Amino acid sequence: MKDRVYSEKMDSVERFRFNASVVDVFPDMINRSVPGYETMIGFSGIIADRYIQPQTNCYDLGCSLGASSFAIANHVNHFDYSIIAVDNSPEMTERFAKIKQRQITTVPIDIRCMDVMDTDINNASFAVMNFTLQFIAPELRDEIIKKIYAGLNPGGALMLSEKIIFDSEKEQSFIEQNHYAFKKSNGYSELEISQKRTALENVLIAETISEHIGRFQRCGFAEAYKWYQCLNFVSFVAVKK
Ligand code: GEK
Repeated sequence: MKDRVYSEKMDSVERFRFNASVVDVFPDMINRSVPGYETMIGFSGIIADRYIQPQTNCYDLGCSLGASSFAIANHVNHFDYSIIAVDNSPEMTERFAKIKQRQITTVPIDIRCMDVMDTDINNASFAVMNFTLQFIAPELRDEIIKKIYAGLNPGGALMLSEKIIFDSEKEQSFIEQNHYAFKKSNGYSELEISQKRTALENVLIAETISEHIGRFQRCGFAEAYKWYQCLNFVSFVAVKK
């Protein structure tokens, strides 16, 4: 279904929430808003395949409708492991469960409606957190990354994808203009782009690449690499030694 959530002029724009109207259009919304989304999701499976071990857990934190879980389950289907997919929006997890019923996967996917801050992470060989840390309060971000680190087995990895900002004002403005052009070329109007930006203010709080790399190091990850960037969207892999 086509995303028209912000297409009509609103008297006041409410804070962005992952509610039923967003869930209905979510795949279209994220594809038309996040450059490189399909690539990063596809690579979740390819990268997961290097780390997932038999009889371990793979976590999809902030799973939405399960795009990363399905990419992993369809690509890494030669091992006995479980996917635990977590999201705190009941509308998202209910819809994901319905989609899952229609898909054939050889790997069990346990969908949990809960906050990632309250999720136990254990016996993990891989965790993916695609575009979700950005919605968690900055003061809680070290805590969740430390918890993922503690729950990973040695040799395990975290894939983290995020929207980012830049230290240089010029670079920020250059990239933002290109992101705006990307959204316009995908059919969003100026009104839609501006109302969505208002809705996301203080909800999606992006950080710089060096803030992310610094956090990985602080939280214990010996190795952390940015493996992908398209404009202001990046993806990292951090490995526990
Ligand atoms: C994808 N990974 O398709 N605990 C659990 N879930 C949360 C929390 C939290 N504290 N905060 C936000 N969420 C997906 C896309 S979307 C990204 C992820 C986007 C959930 C929220 O309900 C939403 O489903 C998801 O994180 C973020 O690759 O829409 O830009």
